[in-house]
Amino acid sequence: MSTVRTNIVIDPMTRIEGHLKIEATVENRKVVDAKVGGTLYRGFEQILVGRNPLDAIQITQRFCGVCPTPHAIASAQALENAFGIMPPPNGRTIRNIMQGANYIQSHILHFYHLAALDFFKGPDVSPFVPRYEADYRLPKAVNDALTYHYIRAYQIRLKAHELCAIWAGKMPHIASMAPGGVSIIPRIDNITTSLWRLKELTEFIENVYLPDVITVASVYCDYFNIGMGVKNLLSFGLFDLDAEPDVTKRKRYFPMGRMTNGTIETIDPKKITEDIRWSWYNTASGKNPVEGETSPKPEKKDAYSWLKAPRYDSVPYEVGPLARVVMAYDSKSNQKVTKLVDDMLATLSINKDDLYSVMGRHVVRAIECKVVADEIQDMIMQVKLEQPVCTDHTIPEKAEGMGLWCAARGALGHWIEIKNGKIARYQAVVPTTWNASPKDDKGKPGPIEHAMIGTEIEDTDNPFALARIVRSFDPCIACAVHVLDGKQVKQFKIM
Ligand code: NFE
Ligand code: MG
Repeated sequence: MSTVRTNIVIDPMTRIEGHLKIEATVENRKVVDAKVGGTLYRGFEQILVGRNPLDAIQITQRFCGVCPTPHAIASAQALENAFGIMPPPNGRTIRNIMQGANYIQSHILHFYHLAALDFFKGPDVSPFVPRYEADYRLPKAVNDALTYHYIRAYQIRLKAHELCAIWAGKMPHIASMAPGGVSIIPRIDNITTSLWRLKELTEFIENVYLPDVITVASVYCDYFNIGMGVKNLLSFGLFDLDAEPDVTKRKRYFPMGRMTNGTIETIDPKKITEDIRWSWYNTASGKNPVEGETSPKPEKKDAYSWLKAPRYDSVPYEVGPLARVVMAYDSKSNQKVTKLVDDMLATLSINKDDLYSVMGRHVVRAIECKVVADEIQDMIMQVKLEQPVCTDHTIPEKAEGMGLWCAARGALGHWIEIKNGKIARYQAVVPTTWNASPKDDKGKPGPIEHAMIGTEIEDTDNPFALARIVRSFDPCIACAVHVLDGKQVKQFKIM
C-alpha cells in the first residue's frame, strides 16, 4: 500500500488561553510527527530587568488573567528566598486559601468553558455556534443538562473569584501579596463570607462538576486510550505547611516530586534546563533558569515556537493535575486522593494507567478540585485574627532567589537575580512551557506533541481528536506580539 501523507495545521487553536498552533504529519491516518508552537511573543522577563524587585509580584501577574495568583506567590517566594525571610503561619495560610480558590475557578473554567464543548453540543445560538462537527454522542437530556451547567459554571466561577478576592483585595491580579506574607489584616467577616462561598462551590463540585465529568468520561471512554503523553510526571507541590526555607525540603499538602518509569524521586532544581533549538531565541541552549536569558530571534530558521523547551535532566515531563494526583495516589500520601481515585477507577471500570489520557486528565482535574475545596475549608478555619500576616524585609544589594510552586496547570518556577538593589535577571518557567514545549535539542518532542503522535485520525479534514488531546492539557499561552512562520497547508476553524 502506498503511503498517504497529509499535513494538518490548526492555527489558532481555540478554546484555550493564549495563542497556539498545532501541526501534525499524518501517514495512513496515523499521526507520525507533531509540532506545538506558541505563536505570540511575551517578553516579560526583559520588562522586569532594571526594576525594583518588589515590582515582580505585580508585573508577573500580568503574564495571565487566569493564573495571576500563582505568579504572585511564586514571585513572592523568589523574593523571600533572596531576602532570607519566610511568612508567618497566618500569611502562609491566607496564601494557600487564595491559591485554592484560584484552582477551583480555573478547573471549572477549563472543564465547562474550554473543554466540554468538545463533547456536548450547545443549542444553535451564540456562543455555541459556529461549532465544528464531531462525534457528539450524549443523549439529548444529558446534553441539555450540560448546556445548563455550562451557564451555571459562569456564576459559580464568580464565587471562586470572590473567594480569592476576599483575601486578595481583587481578582484577577491580586493586590495583597507581599514578600514575607500578605498585606491583608484578617477579620471575622473574611472568614464567614469565605465559608458560604466555599459551601456553594463545594456543592457545585460534588453535585454537578464531578457527576458531569463521570458522565462524559463513561460515554467517551475510548478517550482513556487516546493522548497518553510522556508518562513522566513532575510537580513542585501545593500548599505550604511549614516555614522550612529550603523549598525542596518544605512540607507541602501535595508533595514536590517527579515520577519516571513509575518511581517517585526528589527534585534538584539545578537539573532544570531550557533548550531553545526549535524556539525563536538566539541565546545558549540548555541553561538552568539561574543563568537563563531571553533574547528573541523571530527570523530563526526551522524554529516553530516562542516557548522554550524545559527539561529535567534532559527528559520531558508532564505537569499539572495528572502529576499531582497520580503521585499523591501512588505514594499513598493522601487518603482523600486515594479514596477519590479508587472510587473513580471503580465507577468507570478503568485502571490507573488509563489516567494517562485525554479523559484521565479531565477526571483527575475534577478530583483535585474536590480535594482542594475540602482542604481550604480547613485552612479558612485556621486563620487567626489579630496574628501577624507578614515578615519585614530589606532589599539586598545583591542576591539570588527561587520560587517553586504549583499553578493549576502545573509546576511553576520563578528565578530572580538582584544586583545594585534592582532586578538584574528574571526567568520564569511556567506549566505550559513544560507541557506545550517544542522539541528539545535532541529532537525529543514535548508532552503535548508526544500525546498527539500515534493518534488515529479518521478524517484529516476534521481532526477533532487532536483538538481534544491538546485541550485536555489545559494549555495557556499568554499574550504578546503575534509572529507566524511556515507555509499554510490547510485551514480549520475550530470553535
Ligand atoms: Ni495562564 Fe498558568 C496556570 C501558570 S499556565 S494559566 O495555571 O503559571 O502555564
Ligand atoms: Mg521563561
